[in-house]
Amino acid sequence: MNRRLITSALPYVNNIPHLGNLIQMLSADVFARFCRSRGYQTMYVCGTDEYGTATETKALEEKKTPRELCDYYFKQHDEIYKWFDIAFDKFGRTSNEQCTQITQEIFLDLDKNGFIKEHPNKQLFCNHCNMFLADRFVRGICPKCGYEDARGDQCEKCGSLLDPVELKEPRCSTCSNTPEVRETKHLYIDLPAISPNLDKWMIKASKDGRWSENAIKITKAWIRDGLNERAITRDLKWGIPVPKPGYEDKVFYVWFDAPIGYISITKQLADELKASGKPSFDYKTWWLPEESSAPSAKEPVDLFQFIGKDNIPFHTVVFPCSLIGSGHNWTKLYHMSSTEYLNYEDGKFSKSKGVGVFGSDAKDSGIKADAWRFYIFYNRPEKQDCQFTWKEFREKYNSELIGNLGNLVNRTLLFVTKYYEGKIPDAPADEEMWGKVRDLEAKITENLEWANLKDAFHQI
Ligand code: B3M
Ligand code: ZN
Repeated sequence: MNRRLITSALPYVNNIPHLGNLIQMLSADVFARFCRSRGYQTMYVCGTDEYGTATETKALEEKKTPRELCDYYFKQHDEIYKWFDIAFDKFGRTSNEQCTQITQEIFLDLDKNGFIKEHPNKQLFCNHCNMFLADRFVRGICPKCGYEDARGDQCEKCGSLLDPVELKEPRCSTCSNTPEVRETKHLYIDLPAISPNLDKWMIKASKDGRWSENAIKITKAWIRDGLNERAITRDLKWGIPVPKPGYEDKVFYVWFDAPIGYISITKQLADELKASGKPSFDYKTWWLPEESSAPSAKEPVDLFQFIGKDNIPFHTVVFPCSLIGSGHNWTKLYHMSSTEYLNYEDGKFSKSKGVGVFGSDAKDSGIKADAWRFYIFYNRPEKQDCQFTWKEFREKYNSELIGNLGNLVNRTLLFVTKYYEGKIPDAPADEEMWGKVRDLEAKITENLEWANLKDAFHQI
């Protein structure tokens, strides 16, 4: 049996997570529980995504250091996920030393292999805030679809990845002033040069691993439109130092190190186990099995990743390119489970606008975690957008969970207690009935094997 390495998108640390984030973690949790119960050797890692502009700015606002801010929010996240009973093997952080080390190693490998380019670069500078505005801190009109409130790095409407200077009528999202264009220099990953190898990998991987339809569509569109070099450095302080002369004042772009977080958090677990004298393992058995001498490294690993659809290109194009370009045979995506959007009542969940149900609200609601878990699965936006409504939550909880599943279990147990003294007797086999049960079980298992969690749940 192949081993199963499972990840869910690393939530940004600078906010309380909402149900939209929780879907990914709960999905991966259910899948990991299924894998463990089937006897697969399983590793499920997740953690907070801590670097970048958003954290640095929020820390300024709250008059804390970025580290203090991250410590505070990490704890909030950790508590919420514990409350939801998510059985991570490790919930770590990207601000750990392991992430710095592995990110710098991958960068140096890419550089050695000729896949890092340096370019002078024009960047938006806000005179009022006196700083270069990195990606997310610029808003304006999307040059591709015309959406008026597009973010500098990505248009939330059409999903295109953007360069902030491409935005029409840009504005600083902190102070709303119009920023000016200034010269600086940055390092780029040469995606076009890696593209032929990515292409080869993607064609096979997406088929073998049965990627979700949205993942295949978005990835193919990306490759078809031609890959561009992408900047991997930023003018910030809170980030991973760039090990190259001339870049002392810059750090890596958060999307360069964040996916490497999956790897580094696995190493964080191994290092922590070792430091506390517990049996540990070599993180490379999971992520770089060819370079590990541990016996378990001989069993193949399948990497299952759970994300929202807006993160698809980072997981199917950019991150795999970093890994391929490094020249080492890192474990790469096998199955992509990328959900559509979960909307709230009639609108969108929004952290910045405070709309929706946040982890802390769920926790304080008096409704048990299992009820939340039930409804989130029942309503998982697996193949199309779904809507969270309080009304439906109540209805489905009463009719499906209590009325249907709960009632069946309750009646069965009562029946066994009343008529068979609490012991299920050896009854003559009803082949027809058991045949049906086995057929259904096989279908449910097949769905779970491919993380079609909602379909499986409805069949159950
Ligand atoms: N933190 C974006 C998000 O939370 C980002 C995901 C990183 S996955 C490596 O939606
Ligand atoms: Zn400004």
